[in-house]
Amino acid sequence: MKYVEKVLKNLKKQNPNEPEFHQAATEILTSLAPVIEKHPEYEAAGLLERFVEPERVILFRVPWVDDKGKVHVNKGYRVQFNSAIGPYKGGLRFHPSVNLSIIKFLGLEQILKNSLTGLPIGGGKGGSDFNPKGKSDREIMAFCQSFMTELYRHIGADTDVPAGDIGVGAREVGYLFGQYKRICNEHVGVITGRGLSYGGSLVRKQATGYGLAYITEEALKARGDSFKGKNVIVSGSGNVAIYACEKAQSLGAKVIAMYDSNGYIYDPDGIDLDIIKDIKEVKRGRIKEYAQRVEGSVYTEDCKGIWSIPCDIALPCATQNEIDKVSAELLVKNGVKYVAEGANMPSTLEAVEVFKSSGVVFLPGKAANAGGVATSALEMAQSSGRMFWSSEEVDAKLKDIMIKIYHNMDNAAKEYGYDGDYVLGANIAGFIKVAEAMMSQGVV
Ligand code: NDP
Ligand code: 2IT
Repeated sequence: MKYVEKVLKNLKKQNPNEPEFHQAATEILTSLAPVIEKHPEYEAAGLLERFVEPERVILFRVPWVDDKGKVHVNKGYRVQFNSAIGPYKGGLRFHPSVNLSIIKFLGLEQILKNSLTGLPIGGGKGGSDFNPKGKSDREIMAFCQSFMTELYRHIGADTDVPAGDIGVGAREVGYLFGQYKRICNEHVGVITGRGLSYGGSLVRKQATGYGLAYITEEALKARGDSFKGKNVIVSGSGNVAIYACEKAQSLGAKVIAMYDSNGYIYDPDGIDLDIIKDIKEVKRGRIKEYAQRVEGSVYTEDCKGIWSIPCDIALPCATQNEIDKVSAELLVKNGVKYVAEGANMPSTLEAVEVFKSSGVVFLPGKAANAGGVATSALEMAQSSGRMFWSSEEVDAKLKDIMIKIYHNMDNAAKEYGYDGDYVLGANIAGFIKVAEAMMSQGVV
């Protein structure tokens, strides 16, 4: 498709040294070709050129002082990518690897993910190359306050609503919100994932992981199957991984392996999640400790090795590109039937090809992990309505949203003649609403 190729070529030329952004854009634009062909008016309106260019990129200095009195300077980012269907919405990532390429790939994915939820939220993403590991609570607070002292002027409950991502959980959200409120004198839903005592929503903490399990369950159900008795690998051991594991277990699966960025644990009897929560959520420790506490489990210092363990279902929930071609081939060889992405873009383009060509049911992140941001939008609704819904209510809405996402992408894939290709289905189903909104609003 000439138009798609032209836009992609220009994007690579104009944004050099941004491999993750190129990767996400390549996947998305390539799979949109059938829609673009159907709508020649999109090319005339420069729609794709506008779609891949963020509306606004904010880069800022974040100075802070550590416990020893030493001054540090980190980079702060907020990419306000697309506000066609609602205020910018998307998480903040604090990790030493963060750079513009990573924030832009996440922002681009977020536009379509947020559209897929069916809720009125645009796409954005932000973060910093700050490393929260090993920092004291006071250092985390100092960093978050400094970060918000610049960010506050760019965001707002109806403008841009950040949330958590890697390295940003309840503690960081609390400090960020506290500083926003202090500067702006407004107690509003300007950031989601807040604590339950100050405007947060029940089930938001669990939402991404639970949502991932719900959509996977729907894919299983459509094939007359279920989680019961399945061996599952969940990579990562952070927010998404823990609650994906919890829900998969409650639906009858046996989760046999998890990892952190140092290595993986294998527990043939099934992971004891209370121990993982104690190590990771309470103590902020290393997963290695699990093998010391649970007899029969084994720790191996090397993340990638996790994909050599035979499983029925793989739920990658850590970070981008954690499954490459070799790992994908190993998973297939060992009999994996379903791969559902809790993380954003955890599979490389080559890995996705391996899954697709091997008949693995592959649920891409922008659909499979949309439960987190969907529940963030439910938090926004509760904030602006000054309401507080029960966990049953939020959980039921989350489940309903995930089931709808599954069927929307499934139907879109079928409609365009690519039955079962959920990469294409999710991209198209998400894009159509954004494209319509952009076309209606003129050249902006
Ligand atoms: P957390 O910070 O809570 O957990 C991240 C987990 O992944 C940790 O176990 C971490 O290990 C591991 N990890 C991070 N980087 C690497 C790496 N380079 N190599 C190996 N392991 C790594 O983050 P979340 O659980 O919130 O996020 C996980 C993924 O899910 C991300 O891709 C995020 O974008 C995505 N996501 C998150 C949502 C949310 O609501 N939080 C919503 C939708 C998607 P360690 O502890 O050693 O750092
Ligand atoms: O990648 C994601 O969707 C998130 N990190 C959650 C974003 C949000 O606004 O809740």
